[in-house]
Amino acid sequence: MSSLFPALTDGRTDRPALRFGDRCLTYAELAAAADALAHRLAGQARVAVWATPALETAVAVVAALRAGVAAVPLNPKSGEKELGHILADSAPALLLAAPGDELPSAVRDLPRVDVDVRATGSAPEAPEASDDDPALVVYTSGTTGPPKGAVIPRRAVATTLDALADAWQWTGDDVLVHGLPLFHVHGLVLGILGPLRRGGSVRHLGRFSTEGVTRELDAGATMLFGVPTMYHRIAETLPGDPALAKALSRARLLVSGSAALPVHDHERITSATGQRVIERYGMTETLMNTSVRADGEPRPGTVGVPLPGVELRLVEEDGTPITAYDGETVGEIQVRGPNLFTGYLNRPDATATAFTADGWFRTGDMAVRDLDGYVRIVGRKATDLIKSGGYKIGAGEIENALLEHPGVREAAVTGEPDPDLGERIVAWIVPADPASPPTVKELADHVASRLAPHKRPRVVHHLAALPRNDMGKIMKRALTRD
Ligand code: MCA
Ligand code: AMP
Repeated sequence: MSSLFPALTDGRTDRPALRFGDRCLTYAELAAAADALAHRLAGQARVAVWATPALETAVAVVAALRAGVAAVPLNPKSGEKELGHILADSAPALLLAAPGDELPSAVRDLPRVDVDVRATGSAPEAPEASDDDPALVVYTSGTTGPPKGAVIPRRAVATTLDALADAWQWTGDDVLVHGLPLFHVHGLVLGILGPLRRGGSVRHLGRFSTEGVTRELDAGATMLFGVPTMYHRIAETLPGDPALAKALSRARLLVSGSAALPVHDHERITSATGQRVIERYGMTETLMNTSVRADGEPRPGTVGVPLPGVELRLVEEDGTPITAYDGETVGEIQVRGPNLFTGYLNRPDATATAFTADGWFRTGDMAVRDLDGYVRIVGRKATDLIKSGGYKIGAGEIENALLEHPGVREAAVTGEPDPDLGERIVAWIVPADPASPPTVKELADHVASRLAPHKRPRVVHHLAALPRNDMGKIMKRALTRD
C-alpha cells in the first residue's frame, strides 16, 4: 500500500504541517510524534480519538493511519447516550486524548493514551494495511435510531483527496485555514488529512470567527473551507469589515460544502470581495462526489461536476436512470467509485439497503443536471433528515431523546428554514402536564446533554395532540406554525 502521507517521509522535513493557535508542528515533528504513538497502537483494530480542535487530534489520527489502525473520532461535546452508543458499537481498544482533557464517565473505562505532540519515534514496521483496510469510522445520523458508523477505507481517503487536488489545483504550496470540527469528514478528512497529503499546511482556528479568517489570510493562507453557516456569517460581516473583504479577495480558493450555500450569500461575498465561492458535494459515506472546478465556470447554486473517478447518475423513483441533461428532470443521485465507504459497522441490513444490486450508493439527495453536466441539488428524499449548521441530524434520534424527558408525552421533530443555520430544529410536543409544560431551555439542555449540543431543538411548540393519519402515523407535513 502506498503511503497516505508521502510528505511525512520525503525529506521536506522543516516545512510547516499543522498549526493550531500558537502551537505548530513541522513535517519532521509530526512524523516523529505520530510514529512514536503509532508504535503503541499497532495491532489494534480500532482506537477512539477525543476529537477536540487541537494538535493532538491531528497527531492521533495520523498515528493511527501510520499504524494501519482505524480511528474513530468522537465529538467531545457528545452526551452520555450518544457516546455510550458509539463506544459500544465501535468497541475501540484505546482512547487517544490530549494530556489534561477531562473525560466524561462514559469514556472513563477505556484505557487512555495521552498524545504527546513532542514525542519522537521512528516509523513503525511497514504496516500491514491495504487500500481496502478501514482508515476511519465516522458516525453519521440516519432518519431513525442512533447514528451509524460509516467505515471509510484508506483507498477512499487517498482517492477523494487526489480528486480534489485535481479539481482545485490544490498543491503543497497551499495553506488552508478553517475552523471546522474534527469529528466529521469535512474538517478531518478534507481539512486536516487533505493538506497533509499534499505536503502543504493547515492553520486551524480552534473555533470559527471572521477575525480568525482575516488574520490567517493576511498571514498568507491561500484557501478557506467552511460550511454555509460560516459563509453566511462572513456575508453578514463584510459590509462593515473592509479588512475581511480585503483578506478574502487575496485568497486563491474559497470552498463551501456540507449543505447548500444560498445564492444570496454567494452574491454578497462576490460583490464585496470579487471572489466566487466554490461548492462541492459530499457525504460521510461517499467522501466527495462533485465540485465546481477551480478552472471551471463557477455557477452559484450548483455543486459542479463529478470528480475524477466518480460515476454519478440520477434515477427515478423506480430506479430507472435519467438520461436527460435538461436542468429540470429531478432524480435521486446515486454514485459509484473508489471514494465510497465499505459499509456501516455492525449494520449489514443498513449497508444492504444503502446500495443497489450493482453497487450504486443511494445518496437520498435529489438533483437535476444542467446541459453541461453541472449538478444542482434541489432537495432530499427523507424529510426526517435535518441539516443544521452543516451537521446532519436525524429527527428520530431527537424524538427518542425528547420522549425520555418526563415532561414529554409525545414528540415530533421537524426542520424549518433558518437564515444562519440553513435549517433549525423544531420540536412539537404534547406535554405530560399541559398546565406546566417543559421550557425550551429544559428540552434543549436535555437533548444537548444526552446527544450533542448541535442536536438541541431551537424552537418548541406545545400541542394537545400530534396530527396522525388513520394508521396512527404522525403527519409531519401538517405540523406548521399556523
Ligand atoms: C448552546 N450551547 C450549548 C447549549 N446551548 N451547549 C450545551 N447545552 C446547551 N443547551 C453551546 C454550543 O455547544 C456552542 O458552544 C455554543 O453554545 C453556540 O452554539 P450554536 O449556536 O449551536 O452553534 P455555533 O457555535 O454558532 O455553531 C455554528 C457552526 C457549527 C460553527 C457553523 O454549526 C459548526 O461548526 N458546523 C460545522 C458542521 C460540520 O462540520 N459538518 C460537516 C459534516 P461552542 O461554541 O463552544 O461549541 S458533513 C460532512 O462532513 C460531509 C462529508 C460534507 O459534505 O462536508
Ligand atoms: P453528512 O451525512 O453529514 O456527511 O452530510 C451529507 C449531506 O450533506 C449530503 O447528503 C447532502 O444532503 C448535504 N450536502 C453536502 N454538501 C452539499 C452541498 N454543497 N450542497 C447541498 N447539500 C450538500
